[in-house]
Amino acid sequence: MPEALTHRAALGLGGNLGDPARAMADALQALDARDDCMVSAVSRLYRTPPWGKTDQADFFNACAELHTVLTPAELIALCLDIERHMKRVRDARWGPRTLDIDILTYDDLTLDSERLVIPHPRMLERGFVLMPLADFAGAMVVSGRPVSDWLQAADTTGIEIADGDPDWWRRA
Ligand code: PH2
Ligand code: MG
Ligand code: MG
Repeated sequence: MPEALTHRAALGLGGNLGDPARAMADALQALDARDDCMVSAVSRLYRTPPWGKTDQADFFNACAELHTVLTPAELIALCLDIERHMKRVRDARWGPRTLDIDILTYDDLTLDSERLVIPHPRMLERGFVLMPLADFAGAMVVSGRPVSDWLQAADTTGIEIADGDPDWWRRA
């Protein structure tokens, strides 16, 4: 990938059906194997209480940093493609899912289109996003404040580290 053409994106990954850790690892490996993407950082793996709709199983969550030549529209299309490939079960809003991949940030871009909003509109209130994101991007400024500041203000009750090895996604 020509350095001058690369963009830096942060992704949020999560799931609570089947084997979400496996699905997230497969997704990250698939992204990293492509010529147009490089996975440059991955958080630890977290187990998190369900947010929004609370009568469902705990989630596994992680975040990753990607260097890519893809545009935001191309990147979200690719993420949805990978979700489909991992046989994501279509579901109720905020309900159980095998794999969800969201674009959190893309360079310093602010985008508000019908299909894609960047930064992700709910990322700054979600401990299950901010905690993994702060593993590699605590100093990144989003909506005027560093991620570590947003994290201090967020509710992280019940969030646990499920795998503290940042290479968890490369194994097996
Ligand atoms: N995703 C949701 C709704 N609720 N809760 C947790 N803990 N983790 C998630 O990834 C999550 C959620 C919709 O995308
Ligand atoms: Mg989501
Ligand atoms: Mg999504």
